[in-house]
Amino acid sequence: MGILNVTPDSFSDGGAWFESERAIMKAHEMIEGGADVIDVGGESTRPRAEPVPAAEELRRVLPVIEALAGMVRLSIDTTKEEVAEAAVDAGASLINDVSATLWPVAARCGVGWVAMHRQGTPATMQVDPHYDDVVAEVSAMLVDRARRASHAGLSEVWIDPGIGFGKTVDHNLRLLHSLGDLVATGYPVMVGTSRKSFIGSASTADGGSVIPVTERLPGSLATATWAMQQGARMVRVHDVSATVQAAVLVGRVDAGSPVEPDRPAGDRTSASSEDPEVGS
Ligand code: HH2
Repeated sequence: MGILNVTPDSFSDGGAWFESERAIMKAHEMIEGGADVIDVGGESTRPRAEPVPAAEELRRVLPVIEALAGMVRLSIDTTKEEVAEAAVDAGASLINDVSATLWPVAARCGVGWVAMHRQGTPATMQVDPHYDDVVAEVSAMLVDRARRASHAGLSEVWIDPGIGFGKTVDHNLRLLHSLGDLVATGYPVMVGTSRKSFIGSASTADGGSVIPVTERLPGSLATATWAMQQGARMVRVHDVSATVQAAVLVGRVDAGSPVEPDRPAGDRTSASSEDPEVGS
C-alpha cells in the first residue's frame, strides 16, 4: 500500500503532495513502482496535528480519488463517516480507519475496512502511553472490533497494530516482535512502520543521535520485510519501489528460487559473464 498524503502537515512528507496534480503524479509513480493499493489521506494523524474539517478533507482527497479511480485499488485514510462515504462514491473500495470505529460505514457501502489500534487521540496519544501487556491488549481490541465488523456483514476486515499511535519505542518493538500473535488471529494483518519515529531512535548505534525522517528508508525496509516474514499481508509505505525490491528479494531467498517460476530457463537474465555488474 502506497501512502498518498494530500496534506500540508504530515510528519514525513507534509506539503510535498498537497496539490492534486502533484499528488496524482506521485500516485502514478507508486503504481509503476508496484503498489497494489494507494491510500489517500487528507488529514495528518501525527501527534498534535491540527484537526481538519470534513469539507476541507473532502476538498483535498476527492479530486485525487476521482483522477485515479479505475487505475488501481484506492483506500481512504479517514476517521470521518462523511469523508469515507464520499470517497467510496468517488471510487475507493477500502476504508483505512485509524479510529477503528467506521465498520458500520464500510458495511453499508459494501467495501473493505482496516481497523487500526490506537491509544488516545493524536492530541494526547504520545503523552504517556501505558499498557500492562501491549501485545495482548492490542490483539484483544482488534479482534473485538473485527468480530463486530464481521457480524455487521463485512467480508474484508484487516487488523493493524497501529505502530506509533499511543506507543513508546518499546511498545512498537514488542508489537513487531510478536506480530505472529496478530497473524494467528486469522484476520489479515496490515502494518505501517514507514519512516516512523521509533525507527529514528531504535536503529542508532549506542550513543548515536536520532536518525532524521529523511534518512529512515533502511529501517523502513527492514521493518517492512520483517513484518511480511512474520505473515503480514500488507505494508503501508512511502517508498513503494524500494519496498517492492526488498520484498521480492526476501521472498525469493525464502523460497530458494532466484527467478520467476514461469519464465523459461533460456530467458533468464540473471548474472551472466556479459553482465557488467557481475560481482559488484
Ligand atoms: N499510520 C499513519 C497514518 N495512517 N493507517 C494505518 N492503517 N496504519 C498506520 O500505521 C498508519 C495509518 C501515519 O503515517 P503518515 O500517513 O505517513 O503520516 P500522517 O498521519 O502525519 O499523514
